[in-house]
Amino acid sequence: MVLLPEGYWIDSTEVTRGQYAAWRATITRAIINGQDAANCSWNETFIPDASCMRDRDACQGTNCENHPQVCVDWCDASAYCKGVGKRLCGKIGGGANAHADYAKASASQWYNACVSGSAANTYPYGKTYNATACNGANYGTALGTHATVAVGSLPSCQASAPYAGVYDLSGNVNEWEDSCDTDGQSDHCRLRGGYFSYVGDFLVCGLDDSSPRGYANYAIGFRCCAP
Ligand SMILES: [Ca+2]
Ligand SMILES: [Ca+2]
Repeated sequence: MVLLPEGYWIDSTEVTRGQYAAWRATITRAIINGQDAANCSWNETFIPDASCMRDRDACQGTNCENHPQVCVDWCDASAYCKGVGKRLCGKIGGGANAHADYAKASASQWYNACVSGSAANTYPYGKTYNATACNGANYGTALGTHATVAVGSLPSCQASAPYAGVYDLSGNVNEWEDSCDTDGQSDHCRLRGGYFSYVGDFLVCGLDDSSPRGYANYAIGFRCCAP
């Protein structure tokens, strides 16, 4: 993790498949039963959605351990972060970030890291779009494929000190945030930063995007914060 000037820690990368699998091997019934009753009592499993994982847009084959874990719903992401002693990134100072405050650096841990705090950048690397700095569609076109890349593999996709070392806040995969409009399975939670098929304005730190809490998709992953 990286300690930011605002006094909280954020994962340097999206959570990988390898990390998620290692945590899943420790899961007990008590952990499933111990989920947030109001929001996640419907979530019976932390197994990534099987058909989603078979999608041709999800990494296939043997070299996917360091790719972001995708095909997990918001509750899976939240449970993972809690399980490893962190929390799904939310509000600076504690708790969920208000759904309306997605572009407020003084409130959102995720957004603050992405814009480098008071520097108020538009992208992690600066104020101007760089087509190949992060894994969006322009990068993919140069690479010859639109897909996830191993987390943290693009040194150009990070900020300068003291916000350096936090990778892929723009692109690679969308990231769940602890920022939902109301409580329950069908309510909408923030997705941050866009993914590998987006370009330009869809890869900004302040992208306004959400999905239902119970949704899982090959383009959605997450990272954790602490405290
Ligand atoms: Ca689940
Ligand atoms: Ca990302």
